[in-house]
Amino acid sequence: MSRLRGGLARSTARLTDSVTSLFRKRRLDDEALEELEETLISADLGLPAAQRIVEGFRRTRFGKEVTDEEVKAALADEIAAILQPVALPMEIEPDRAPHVVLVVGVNGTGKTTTIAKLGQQYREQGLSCAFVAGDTFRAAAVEQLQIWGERTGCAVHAPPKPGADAAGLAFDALKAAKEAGTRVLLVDTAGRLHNKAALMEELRKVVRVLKRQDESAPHSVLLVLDATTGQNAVQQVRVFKEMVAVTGLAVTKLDGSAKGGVVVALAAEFGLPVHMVGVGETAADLRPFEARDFARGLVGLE
Ligand SMILES: Nc1nc2c(ncn2[C@@H]2O[C@H](COP(=O)(O)OP(=O)(O)O)[C@@H](O)[C@H]2O)c(=O)[nH]1
Ligand SMILES: [Mg+2]
Repeated sequence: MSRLRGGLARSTARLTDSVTSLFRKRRLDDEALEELEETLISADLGLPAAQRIVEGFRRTRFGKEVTDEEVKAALADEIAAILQPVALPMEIEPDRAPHVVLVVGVNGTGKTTTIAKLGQQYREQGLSCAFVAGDTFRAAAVEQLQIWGERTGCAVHAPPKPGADAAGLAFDALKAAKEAGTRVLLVDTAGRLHNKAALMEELRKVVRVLKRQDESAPHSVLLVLDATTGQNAVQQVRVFKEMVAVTGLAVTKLDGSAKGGVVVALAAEFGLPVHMVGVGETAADLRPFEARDFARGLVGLE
């Protein structure tokens, strides 16, 4: 079983068990549908997605007797229909030199690791890539990115001293990347959400200075979310959308005891592209987000 499937299966055993017991030997009536809605909400799918799925069941299967497998397959189809429109890759525009990706998100969600994984993929595709260690206050964060740079063969722009201005660093890095003809510039940022005003100011300043050199930058603003935080991830999207023009999501830690259901909630509520999912701690553990696979994993189907 793949790591994603493994993680999803563990996380949603509860969902599939309760769905199964819900429908075993009975008709799909109002009471069963109400229980289904509650089950979906407790599995982090959120109210809008849960309602949409239940309505789908009501329309097509109300009053019928259904087997466990039919219920699972139907549930997977309804979930896949919600996920399909947001399952989009993060395109690197061929005429940008560099294509600038601003990576944002709360501390610990996996920003730095996701940057390393992306760097690894771009290098494998033969694209030159550089990292900007924009989380300048945390010395360990800078060091972590430097190590990933060495491992993946990506240049790293580090601050001259801890706490140096992230915007100034980003400005210099973009200048250097332009001169070097670097194809992709991945900009790491701080994630101190407990000081929201200061973080917003810092992120906006980074965007401003990037635009001073390239009006179209950043070309992607990737918000990294940790799936294990469940509904907190939904709140994080709201907060970060206020701060910067988020263009897409990366959802990490779907290999562990992840609550993958939140991805469905995110899709239903925001409609932002889900570009990729993290399934481990090494540079190889990044996957494209596949709606059908994900939906089937979530309900425990192979
Ligand atoms: N299991 C697992 N761990 C991850 C994943 N992505 C990141 N991590 C771990 O989560 C922790 C925080 O990641 P980091 O990239 O430093 O987060 P940041 O503070 O947002 O930069 C580290 O221990 C990473 O190894 C993932 O997809 N799966
Ligand atoms: Mg970091």
